[in-house]
Amino acid sequence: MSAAPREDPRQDDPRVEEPKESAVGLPAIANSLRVVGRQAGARRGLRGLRDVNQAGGFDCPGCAWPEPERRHTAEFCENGAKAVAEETTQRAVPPEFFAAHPVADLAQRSGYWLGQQGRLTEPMYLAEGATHYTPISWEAAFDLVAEELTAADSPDEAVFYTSGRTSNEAAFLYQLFARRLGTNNLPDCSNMCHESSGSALTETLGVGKGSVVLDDLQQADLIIVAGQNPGTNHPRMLTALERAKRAGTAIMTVNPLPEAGMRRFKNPQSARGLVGGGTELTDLFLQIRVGGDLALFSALNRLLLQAAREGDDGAIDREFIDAHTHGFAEFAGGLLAADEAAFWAEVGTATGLSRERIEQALAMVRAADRIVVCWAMGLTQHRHAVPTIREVVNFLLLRGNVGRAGAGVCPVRGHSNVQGDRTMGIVERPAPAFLDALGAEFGFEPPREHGYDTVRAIQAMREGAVRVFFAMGGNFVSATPDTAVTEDAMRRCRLTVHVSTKLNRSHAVTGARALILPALGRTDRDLAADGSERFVTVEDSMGVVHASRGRAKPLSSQMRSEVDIVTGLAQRVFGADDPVPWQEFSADYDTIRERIERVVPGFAAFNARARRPGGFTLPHAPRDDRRFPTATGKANFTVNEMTAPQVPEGRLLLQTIRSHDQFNTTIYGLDDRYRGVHDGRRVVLVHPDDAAHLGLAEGSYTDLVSEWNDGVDRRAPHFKVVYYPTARGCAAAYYPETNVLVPLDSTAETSNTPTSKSIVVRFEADSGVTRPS
Ligand SMILES: Nc1nc2c(c(=O)[nH]1)N[C@H]1C(S)=C(S)[C@@H](COP(=O)(O)OP(=O)(O)OC[C@H]3O[C@@H](n4cnc5c(=O)[nH]c(N)nc54)[C@H](O)[C@@H]3O)O[C@H]1N2
Ligand SMILES: Nc1nc2c(c(=O)[nH]1)N[C@H]1C(S)=C(S)[C@@H](COP(=O)(O)OP(=O)(O)OC[C@H]3O[C@@H](n4cnc5c(=O)[nH]c(N)nc54)[C@H](O)[C@@H]3O)O[C@H]1N2
Ligand SMILES: [Mo]
Repeated sequence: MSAAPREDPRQDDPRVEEPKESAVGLPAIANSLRVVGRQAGARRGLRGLRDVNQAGGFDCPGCAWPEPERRHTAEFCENGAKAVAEETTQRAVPPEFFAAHPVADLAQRSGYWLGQQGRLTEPMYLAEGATHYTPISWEAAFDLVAEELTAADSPDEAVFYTSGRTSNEAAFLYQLFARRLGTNNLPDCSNMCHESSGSALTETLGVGKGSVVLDDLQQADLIIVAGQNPGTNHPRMLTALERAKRAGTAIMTVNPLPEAGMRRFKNPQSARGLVGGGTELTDLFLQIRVGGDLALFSALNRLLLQAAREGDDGAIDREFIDAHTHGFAEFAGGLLAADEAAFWAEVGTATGLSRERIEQALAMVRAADRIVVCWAMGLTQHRHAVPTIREVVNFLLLRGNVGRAGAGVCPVRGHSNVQGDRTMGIVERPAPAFLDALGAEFGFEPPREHGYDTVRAIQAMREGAVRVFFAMGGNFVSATPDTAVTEDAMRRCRLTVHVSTKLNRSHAVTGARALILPALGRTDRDLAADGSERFVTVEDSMGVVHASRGRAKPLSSQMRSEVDIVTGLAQRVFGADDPVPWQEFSADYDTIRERIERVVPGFAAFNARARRPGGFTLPHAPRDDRRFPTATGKANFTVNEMTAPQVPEGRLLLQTIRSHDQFNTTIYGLDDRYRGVHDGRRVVLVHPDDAAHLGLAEGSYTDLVSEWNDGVDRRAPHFKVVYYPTARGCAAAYYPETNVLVPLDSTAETSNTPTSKSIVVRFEADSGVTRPS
């Protein structure tokens, strides 16, 4: 057994330098080759990179940004390379590892350390009261799950979580399994991610997805990137922005932080990017306060409405509004009613922007015939996230910027197949039409009652109402809010099951009994029982569905595909006479796609079209025909009361973000190169003037204490104060170290998404590191 476990000591003292002013370029290439070499061994790693995002290869397990039609031979980015390296690593976690490390030891390790141990290779079981995981056969593991599911009083005592890497085929079968069992308890990572976008877009446009394709970016006159850090999280988006820029598109960036990627992009695929100065991307940077976007878009909309009222014909698109929208008069009336001075005072407080700055933005908007708005977590993880995104839709509708080339909504999705999982029915509030089709196809009556989303699932666990927690991927206890509350809730389950590729904290914080089931990942070769090669499909952020085929030889013959795991379990639970032919699905994935084609609209000739290089684009009524499948049959304007987070004196509003060296809870390394943070993650970025006001010395350590109305002490100890040019009144620190600060009950209206970007914090004397992160 190893010596006393401890936190990686380097985490305690991050090194800080000036933030970078450009992104990618040569250092990115050097860094990706370094990570690949370290993790995968050079040959296996480079072979992995050759296949990434190529027709006939696999879909990058990183983000959901789409592939361009004309692909470069190396259509990957530094962070895609890290994601591939992380998965194709030759390091393995064999049963001997679990014999050497009791669960209590694993629970003391950092997420970084756990992930660095390598790929999970065999099913492992933690018996009740046991100190160690021990090997278990697949059949015995399925028996155990079946036993607990059967012992439950109701199928609703089971929860089936999904993280967004699961393929369409596996996701379709997984939701079928849950519904066949009788529950809609299908929370997913989307509940913490773009749920607010889905809610707002479904209500206003009738489709909860983005309405643009890659070409639209090039045809736009103006792209607004709000609440997103593509240099780190969607690096290939920078290539698309650069191409747009060359074609004459203007770019406006709305962010509390001056993110390097949006300033200057050095494209590694062009000589100019490698040796030259790169491309200046942002034309206008609005350094907004955290949570100020609703006020900003309200202000722009009011200015446009005022201009129209004064007879300025070009301000809004009357023809579009009359023909395609509903609720305009109420929306315009509401926004114009406010008293001018009070309105602008409120906008100033919420945004931190001067009226002059907003007038500059308006001028750019007025100069643009076609506008695309892109956004990600900076807009979705606030209490008022849904009204904010609805106001973005109002803004686009006012000038007819939906349903024509070069214009539209572009929520940039996170996980590589999170959008596809939703299309396949991974949702706790399924549409009745979907259930009808599913029930008709398989001859059973799916449950109609809504299930738990992520936050409700944790609340139910906290109340002891969940017997079995099953996770198809992800790292539930680290990704969810209120770490201490969630971990206690998790421990109240009878059985927790994780289908995983890598070790993470959710394997160490378990129910009375626990299973780890090792899955093949995107990069792994997936062979059927007869030895034939299988492929799966995924859907990107722009609704393009295409095949993904892994090539790497799996590290162990014990690893199974997610499809085989679901079908194996289903056969054990439902028996051989089940009307659903689980065995057939496992033998031939084409038979799954045939069923998807019959249940999910837009998948006609799925098997044939999935085999086309580049795949096919799903229909999208607003984009394709300006048809809006909403309750009114039109695109809906909405009235959104202007609000912003209230921050008491002596507090800052903390947003929790990703560093450059992580994928969600997977930590690749300890640097955040563009922001100038090295060798550690426990930093809090604070504006120097705020720091001076609060008495926070540069380089000193502080505890972050979150303030919420339930009297619970939520404290994240030991963060190094970094002076940083963020918007005043705001602070930033990395997730998941700060999840302990996000109250479980603090969620967005309507979408119930945790408010991970709006946490009121105060600063208290450093109490030292008390638990691993
Ligand atoms: N390499 C890598 N790629 C990833 C991920 C990863 O962890 N690593 N995660 C994937 C996933 S699941 C997702 S969802 C995406 C996340 O992609 P992003 O949303 O880009 O990720 P975050 O780091 O959360 O960054 C949020 C950005 O919004 C800004 N912001 C915060 N609050 C506000 C606000 O109130 N208003 C405005 N206008 N801006 C604000 C922050 O300063 C930051 O730039 O990336 C995906 N891709
Ligand atoms: N405070 C705060 N909290 C947040 C956020 C934030 O910005 N701030 N962001 C939220 C967002 S946007 C998201 S999407 C969630 C992410 O929540 P999750 O999706 O639950 O978390 P990940 O860290 O992406 O999950 C990583 C784990 O997935 C497993 N895995 C990886 N690939 C595969 C695969 O192919 N198959 C299987 N079966 N398993 C696999 C590995 O074991 C790995 O350890 O976190 C949310 N939490
Ligand atoms: Mo996400």
